[in-house]
Amino acid sequence: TWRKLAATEFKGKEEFQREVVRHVETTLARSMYNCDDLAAYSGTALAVRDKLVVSWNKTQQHQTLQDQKRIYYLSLEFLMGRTLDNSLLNTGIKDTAREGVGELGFRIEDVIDKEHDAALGNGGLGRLAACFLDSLATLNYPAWGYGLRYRYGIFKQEIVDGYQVEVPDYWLDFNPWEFPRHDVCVDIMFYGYVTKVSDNDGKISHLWEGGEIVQAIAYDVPIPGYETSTTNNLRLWSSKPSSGEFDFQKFNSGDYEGSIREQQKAETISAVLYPNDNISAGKELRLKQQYFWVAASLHDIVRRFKKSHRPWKEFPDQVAIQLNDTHPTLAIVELQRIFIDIEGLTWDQSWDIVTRTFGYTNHTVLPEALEKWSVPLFQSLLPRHLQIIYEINLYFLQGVEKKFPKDRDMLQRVSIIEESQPQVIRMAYLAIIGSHKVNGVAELHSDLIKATIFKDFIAVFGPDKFTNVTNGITPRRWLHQANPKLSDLIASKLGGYDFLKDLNLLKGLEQWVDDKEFRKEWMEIKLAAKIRLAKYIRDTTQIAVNPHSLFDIQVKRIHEYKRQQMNIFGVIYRYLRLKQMKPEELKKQVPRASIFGGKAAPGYWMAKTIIRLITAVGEVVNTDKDIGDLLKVVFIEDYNVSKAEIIIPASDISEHISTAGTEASGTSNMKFVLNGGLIIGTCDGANIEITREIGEDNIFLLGHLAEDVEELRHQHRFGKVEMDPKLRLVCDAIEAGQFGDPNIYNGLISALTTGCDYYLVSDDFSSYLATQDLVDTTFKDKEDWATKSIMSVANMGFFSADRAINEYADTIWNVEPTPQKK
Ligand code: 26Q
Repeated sequence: TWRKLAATEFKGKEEFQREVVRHVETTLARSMYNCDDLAAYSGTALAVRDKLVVSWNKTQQHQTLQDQKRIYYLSLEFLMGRTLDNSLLNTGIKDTAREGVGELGFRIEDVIDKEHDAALGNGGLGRLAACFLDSLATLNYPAWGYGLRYRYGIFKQEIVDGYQVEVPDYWLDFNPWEFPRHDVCVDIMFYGYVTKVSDNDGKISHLWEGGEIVQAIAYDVPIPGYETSTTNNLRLWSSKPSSGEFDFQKFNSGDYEGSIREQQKAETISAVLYPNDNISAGKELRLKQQYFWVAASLHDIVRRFKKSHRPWKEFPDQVAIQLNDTHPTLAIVELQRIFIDIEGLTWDQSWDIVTRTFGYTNHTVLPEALEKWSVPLFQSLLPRHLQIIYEINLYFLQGVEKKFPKDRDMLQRVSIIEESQPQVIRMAYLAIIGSHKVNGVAELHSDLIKATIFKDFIAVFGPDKFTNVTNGITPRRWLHQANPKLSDLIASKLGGYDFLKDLNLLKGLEQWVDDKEFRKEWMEIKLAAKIRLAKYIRDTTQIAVNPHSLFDIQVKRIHEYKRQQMNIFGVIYRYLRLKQMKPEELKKQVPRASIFGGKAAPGYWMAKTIIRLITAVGEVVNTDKDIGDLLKVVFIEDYNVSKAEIIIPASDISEHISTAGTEASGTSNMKFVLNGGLIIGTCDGANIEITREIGEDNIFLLGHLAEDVEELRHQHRFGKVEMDPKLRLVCDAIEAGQFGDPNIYNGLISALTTGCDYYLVSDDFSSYLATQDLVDTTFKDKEDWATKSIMSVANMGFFSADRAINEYADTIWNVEPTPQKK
């Protein structure tokens, strides 16, 4: 069993303490006499790291020896958050560490709190990749993540005078969790030109030469599974100039700036994460990042495969590559290039291997998020790849032509090249054509992509190429780590922590739903989480939130389709209504705290305006003496993974209210429900499957359905649609200046009117308000609420990332776990 295997264990707290002290005194060269929380964190992290490294090395050796199929998860984003707590829990040494640092005079929570988040992602897609790594290791799959080692992760958000201000996130000054591999480096070329050469037999080959070369250096991060000896690897690439440190000739001749310019240019590639969520900006540097990372990763994967001396046709038996959205789609082209230009395979041999290797996960139907790259940009940056794309397209279209003779429209619709000015490459189409499976991330979403953006490809490839794998979350971080008290209570009733590895066991909680003592403890844990969040809010914003009020939380990236504007309009309506009420009526109202958090993309003006409105409403409402505890409006600055761990356990209600059909899945909805919060949401993404699992009595659904959206939008554009009267009142209040200079909000209001209300706020507003009233009424019945909360958690097993990963393994990767002998 686990108890005797752990290479990661200390021989008791004494050994742990010795190691922490040794690291503080020697590795960090500090004295224990002036050891602060930060030094204690560093020492603890280094002590834990030593243990991780042992199991990491063993796992990698074991996997190499086993020599079976590996999974490579290619993602430009890994939103890991903090590592120390997770490592302590996954390796089973948290108690040892708590006691150990306790005797040294520290609280483990304070020590953990010193760690900087690894925020190499924007939102859902990046966090999903992090959850998947946790599940892959926990389930003992031989898997590697490949990503970019950004010097700056997602920016830190400050709120200044109510507006978002972006501050760079420099996170690397102390990062004990990465290991530079200066011996693992790859030269990557950009630009240059292609020449055709033919050998003596007249066989033509292509030479791509004369470009700029940048070097990729590997940095490895250990990924421990929960209660297993498997520790997988996340490899992140960093860019640097290939020709030594800098140009000495220039330096010696006094051109200091010129000499470091080249170095800086090379380092720019991995310098910063693009802060766009669900929007594609066609910037050259972004395309450079994509190719740099994809080329380095494939070089690495191919090199590893070659060591096994197998024939090329066995490549897909050894390698499964999953593309996290279209960002790594160039991998398809690069692998084809390696096979035909370097390894000398024929086109057909190569293409067969390529398509059996890749799977593509789509995360969005939003047209503005679908990646398209201009052909002229490609021509200059990656001339050989453009040729190969043309060829892929040619063969593909020939096949389509055979199946649909004379259908010119069809050819144009499915072509990888869009005939616009300039021409653009549709990366999603390339990803579909170059993969053997394409999946969406929730049932509705997978159905929608088949019915809309990829419809023609069903006709071309048949329906079996397209499938669904509903997202999941890791219960280790999102229950056990974020909410240890709830996890402990559950374990006490289920007879242990097995549910953390088999989340369906939560079902056993149903037996306890009527147990008085259990219900009481359940609700006390929720209250404790709310008290903790209220304290955090008071400490950071000076706003006093009553922990007994209904905590209504919407935390996620700010986007019009996610409709934070509908939420804040609803808050304004509530405020206006409270202002009209007589004292005896006011007494009957349920006090509510409306809590928001999330970053706006720096160039997304409307999203920033939404933040401004939220903060302005807060300024008015929170200081209104008539209102008191009945309504508080809070914007939590710099929402990130570690803040999510505080916020999510504290919700009574959380909001997932995207316009139906726009949110591919959502994953925070799962996290909130797993922590005993109820949700108010639209019939969108995974909300639908959550409803199926927990029952419709336990969720507050509102709004129109995805199938209605097209018609409603049509009416807004071509018919005459009156704004919902309650929304009209809200707009009037804003325009009357109740929340400061109304001009600030012009864009927000005109989106509803001249903008034809694309996200259908007006259409869903009355349903939203009515549903919020139902939330109030339900919340008054504390017993009913507790039952809903418990029954929901009991039925969340399906949303474990373990289930999702097993589905990928089964239906897409065709791999089996490799448990190590203990
Ligand atoms: C593309 C090109 C250039 C620059 C940036 C981008 C870019 C970056 C990030 C495009 C999209 C993203 C992120 C998308 C994302 O997070 N999607 C979310 O994925 C989650 C996991 O599947 C889902 O739960 C969410 O519904 C979906 O919005």
